[in-house]
Formats: sequence, structure tokens, C-alpha cells
Amino acid sequence: MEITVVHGDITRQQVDAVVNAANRGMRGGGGVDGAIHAAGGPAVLADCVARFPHGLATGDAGWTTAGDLPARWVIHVVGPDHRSGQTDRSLLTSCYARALAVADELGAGSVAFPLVSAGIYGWPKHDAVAAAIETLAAAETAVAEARMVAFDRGTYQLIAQSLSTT
Ligand code: AR6
Repeated sequence: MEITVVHGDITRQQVDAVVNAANRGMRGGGGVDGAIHAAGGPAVLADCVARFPHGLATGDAGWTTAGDLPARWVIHVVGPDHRSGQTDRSLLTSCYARALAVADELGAGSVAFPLVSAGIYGWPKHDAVAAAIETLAAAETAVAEARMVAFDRGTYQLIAQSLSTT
């Protein structure tokens, strides 16, 4: 699998699946979650309600339609909330591994990822980048491209630097 990085908005990515940094309730929120629901339209929330009546566990992944997004699917993951004391790193790496496993079930060839837990959930950015890249680099998957989408220049530079030394 090729790991790439772009600076931009995940809702604009022309990929088979975009990953959403959701929460356990799976009914939308702020950050990437808010942007994906706003751009994807009501079909995304309706599918969340239908497919995840009891939400989703931290560290797990599950898919819905992508509604009006260019992508075909949204793969929702729930990162650990570092700000409220969830500091078990395996819950963060699990988000990337589980997202790729779901992508394989769907037959998605390209997947765009945000930097899970690094926004509202407050995971230290350097370590969020390291956890993402090391997990993606070690994955056994049929996905051809994992595209990290950095929302700001600083994050883009951190990810690019990490990729150049992987
Ligand atoms: N495209 C790409 N990256 C983005 C975008 C975007 N449109 N918007 C934000 N980011 P966050 P979390 C970056 O807060 O920390 C929600 O309320 C952002 O700069 O979206 O996992 C959920 O419902 C940061 O680097 O997710 C949960 O309650 C990264 O995406 C909670 O927030 C992740 O930031 C999840 O918090």
C-alpha cells in the first residue's frame, strides 16, 4: 500500500472511502465529523442510525454510505478521547487497522484518513502522526492508497516528515 499525504479538506477527496473521526454515539459532532455530515447530507446520519443503533466502540470501525460526498463510503472510527483520560495508544492504532479491514471488506482501493483523535480529543499531534504512519505502514491490506489528509500546514509537514523517514 502506498501512503500519501495531502493538505486539504477530507470531504473533497476523490477516493473510494473517507474515514470519519466519529464518537461512540455515531450521531455526528464537530471537527471532521461535522464536516462529513454537512457535506454528505442527511443520508449519512440516516445510515448511521440504521446501521449503528447502539453506536460504536472506541477503537472500532464501521461503514455507511457517503451520501453526497465524492467518495462511495464513509468508514467511521472512534478514536480515544485523550482529553478525558483515554490514553491507551492501542485504541488509536486500532482505528487505522480496523478502518483498513473494513475497507478490505468493501473492496475499497483508496482510503482518505484524517489525523484521528488529534483535534477535539486532544491526542498529542506528534504521537498521533507516529501512530497513524506506523500502523498504516505495517498493515496487510488490498487497499492500494492510504491518503492522509492534513487540514493545516503544520500537520501536513509533520506527516510528510514522518513518511520520509518510514
Ligand atoms: N478535513 C480534514 N481534516 C480535518 C477536517 C477536514 N474537513 N476538519 C478537521 N480536521 P477532530 P477527534 C482535522 O476534532 O480529535 C467530533 O465532535 C483536525 O484539524 O475532527 O478525533 C466527533 O464527533 C484534526 O487534526 O476529531 C468526536 O466527538 C483531525 O482532523 C470528536 O470530535 C481530527 O480532529 C472526535 O475528535
